[in-house]
Amino acid sequence: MERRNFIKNLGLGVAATLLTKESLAVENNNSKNHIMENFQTLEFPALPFAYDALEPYIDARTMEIHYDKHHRTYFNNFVNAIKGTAWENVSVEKIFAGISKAGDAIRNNGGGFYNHVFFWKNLGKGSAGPSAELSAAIVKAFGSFDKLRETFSNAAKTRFGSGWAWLYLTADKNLAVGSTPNQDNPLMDISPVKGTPLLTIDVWEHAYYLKYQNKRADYVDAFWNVVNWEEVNKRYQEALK
Ligand code: MN3
Repeated sequence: MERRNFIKNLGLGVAATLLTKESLAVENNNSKNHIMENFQTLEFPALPFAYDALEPYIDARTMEIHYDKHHRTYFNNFVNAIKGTAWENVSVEKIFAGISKAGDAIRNNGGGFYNHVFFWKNLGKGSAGPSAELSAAIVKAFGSFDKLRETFSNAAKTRFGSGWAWLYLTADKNLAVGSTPNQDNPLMDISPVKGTPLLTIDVWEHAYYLKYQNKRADYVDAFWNVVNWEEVNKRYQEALK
């Protein structure tokens, strides 16, 4: 959706936070997973779709609270946590590569900030599906698309407590699925699941409880209707480089 429509659809006096020049530059940057460079100077990034864009699979009220309260709080706390520290002028990817030395505030809030930006971007409707190249890699790694879906869904459904499930590319360029607790992610040096993330789902209760209550499995199944494969295809191409 174009930003103009996005702002219009936000409506009701909700102030849209525009991406800054820096983040737009990063948007066009080919380096893998560069959500932002100089992120310290950025404003809280805009949600790339309207709150109701993923209905009925993810409801508007959940999206609004998730983005405007949960995600914003991680962003604010992250900015505060790195302020005045040695991490202040380090890219978020480099911070994650050394997260074991950065402390819990940066780990939890930096992860919470980054993971949500990453998640919003891999959500959307009307996607055509994995590219031919990604499809071939999926068959090689999992046997079939259905098997990937089952493996990823199981990782999401069985993550105990709060966390995330991931499809990621390992260092030897193979696809793999795993999950991380809390706000950890595969870019973090402390994560047993390590690689370049391609697709994620948030399985914290705040991501689904209003609509699905305790039925996390229903939310995970619905998620497959709103995967933005164009974004996943792009991430895969960039991760292969
Ligand atoms: Mn969340």
